[in-house]
Amino acid sequence: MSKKGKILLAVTGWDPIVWKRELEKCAPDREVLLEPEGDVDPSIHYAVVWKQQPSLLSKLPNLKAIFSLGAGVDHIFHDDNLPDVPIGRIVSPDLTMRMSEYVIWRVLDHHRHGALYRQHQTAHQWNEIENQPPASKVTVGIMGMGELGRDAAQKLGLLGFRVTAWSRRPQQVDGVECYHGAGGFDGFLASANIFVVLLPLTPETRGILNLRTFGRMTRYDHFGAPVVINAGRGGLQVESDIIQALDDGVLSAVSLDVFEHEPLPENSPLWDHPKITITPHAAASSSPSALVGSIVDEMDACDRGEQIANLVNKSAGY
Ligand code: NDP
Ligand code: OXD
Repeated sequence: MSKKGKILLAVTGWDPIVWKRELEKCAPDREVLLEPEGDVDPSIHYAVVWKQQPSLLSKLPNLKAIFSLGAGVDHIFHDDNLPDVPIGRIVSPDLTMRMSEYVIWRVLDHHRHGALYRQHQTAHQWNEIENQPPASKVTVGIMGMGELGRDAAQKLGLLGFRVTAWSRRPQQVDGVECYHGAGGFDGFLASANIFVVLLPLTPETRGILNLRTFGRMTRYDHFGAPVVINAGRGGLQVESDIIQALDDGVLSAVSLDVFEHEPLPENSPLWDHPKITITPHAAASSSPSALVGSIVDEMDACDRGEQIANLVNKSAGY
């Protein structure tokens, strides 16, 4: 069988071998090279990456496209020396479903006072919490209404929550009150009790979860103060501001799946804060068997001269 353009697999932080095996299974007619063995091979046409080393991709003279192993692409843009080729990212029912599971788990746990009931159980206390409104009295605000946000919004709506959303450009989604852009931010922040953050990390969104933003979340009706759930990226949040907002009662509780520095350093004060629930960037893990087939299909489409389906807008940064 004639070999098609080679693939360079450049992965940091995950085991590359399982991804290599899956690529070899789905693309038997392409050779898969791990860095550094392939990082200057001119017959490499595609790079499949998660947090690649800076300047690696600029050494590949015949690169046709870069594929992210996740939905996010901020890890690719860390490289100031990126070649000017299209970038594809993951959009997959598997990843979307995993994220919606996480969002619903965290929203329901906050809504149903999970942390407090766990404390009561530890103390052997039989104590029904009276402040338990139905979902229909609670509004969940989705910050970042893209592939993941839209699915979570729809599933939260099915559970009976009111849903609002904020995006960069205008959107219309049945059953969801949509806000957009800087002009819509205050209205959005005043609209919800629980905020679910599914934004990408870009120069515009970095640090957006800060004290000023928390202070504009003005609905105090259900929990005493709003709840924030961040599964987007750690760089969206100012971690010291989160602690201050919780200590000052500006926020009532927070769930964090992502952090400015990952793994979260052992001495981070976030670990021990009683109002913070931490998961280790596990909201929606990329699964090799679910994702690699569609990346290989995208390479074949590129070879035919077609556009990548899940193309990153490089100027917007996501
Ligand atoms: P999409 O690109 O489909 O959606 C991004 C959304 O954010 C869009 O609605 C977009 O607006 C909005 N947005 C972007 N910039 C701004 C801005 N400046 N102001 C307001 N809204 C903005 O991404 P996905 O839904 O697929 O993924 C979202 C993020 O989730 C990923 O980038 C990644 O960081 C994170 N993620 C985390 C995982 C985890 O395990 N924790 C797993 C997977 C993803 P518009 O609709 O106008 O374009
Ligand atoms: C992603 C992630 O971007 O897992 O897909 O964070």
